[in-house]
Amino acid sequence: MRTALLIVAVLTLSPFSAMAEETVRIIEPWARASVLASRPGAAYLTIESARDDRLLSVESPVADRVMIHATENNDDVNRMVHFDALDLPAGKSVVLAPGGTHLMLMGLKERLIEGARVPVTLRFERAGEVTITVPVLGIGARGPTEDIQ
Ligand SMILES: [Cu+2]
Repeated sequence: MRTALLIVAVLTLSPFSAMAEETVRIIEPWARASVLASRPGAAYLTIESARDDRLLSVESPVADRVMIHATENNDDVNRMVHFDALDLPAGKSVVLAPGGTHLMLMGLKERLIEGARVPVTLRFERAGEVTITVPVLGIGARGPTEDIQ
């Protein structure tokens, strides 16, 4: 009995399960409320990785597919470009924000409603999978700290 308890304690304190997530930090994730479920949703966040890594794919139960997009501006026309992966140089903040790189939630199962919280799983080449909860802000929101609504 005492041996069994000790093993449980050791497993709980084991740093191995938490180690993967600590190499990447996800800062201030948020999504913008969507007008219609038929339109794709957008989510934004800042990623910091302690070592060189790459964001390989993103999934969410609320969308059929989550794509990594960049926004290119040519002659005042914004165009979205799909990335297969996103490079995360060690120690550098990679910012996904309106008008720039973003996560596009394609095929929403339902409209993203302000106040909802959406699970999103990010898969990194080295850090593995990290699941975060993304709050949905208003349709006109610019970010978690400067919501203009
Ligand atoms: Cu997009």
